[in-house]
Amino acid sequence: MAVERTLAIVKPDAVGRGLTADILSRVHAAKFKIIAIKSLRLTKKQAEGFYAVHRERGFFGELTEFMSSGKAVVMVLEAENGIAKWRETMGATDPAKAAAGTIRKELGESIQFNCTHGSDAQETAAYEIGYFFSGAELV
Ligand code: FUP
Repeated sequence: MAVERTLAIVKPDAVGRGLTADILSRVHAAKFKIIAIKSLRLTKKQAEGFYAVHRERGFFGELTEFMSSGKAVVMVLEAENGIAKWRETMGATDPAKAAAGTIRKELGESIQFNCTHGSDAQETAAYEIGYFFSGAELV
């Protein structure tokens, strides 16, 4: 297993509901190292660029409206097998289908309001990390 970095987001639903500290405590409990972290509000255009792979999907408009609706916390997490590990910590996309004890199961409200994002592969992690952080922020 290799040490990997992944892009994690505390989405606007979770920030708005005051869940940032709860989610960060789960990051620590799972023993991720936080390499970089910032709070920002995406523009609609930035949300569209971030989710460009989904642009043909029916939910794209709603998803990008939601992601630009308020502050989000974006961070780069590092751990052994970090990409899969963060996705396991989050649980399945739909909170109703997520495993017990996961963030989305315990805190998520719906497939859209599912509290967190995590990269799904090495190439997407590289793209997503570069979308929010410069090299100097990642040393
Ligand atoms: P995930 O990798 O678990 O975040 O899930 P996807 O990449 O499949 O989807 C990205 C985001 O689109 C999800 F987090 C929520 C949203 N989505 C919907 O709003 N409706 C859907 O039917 C599927 C996904």
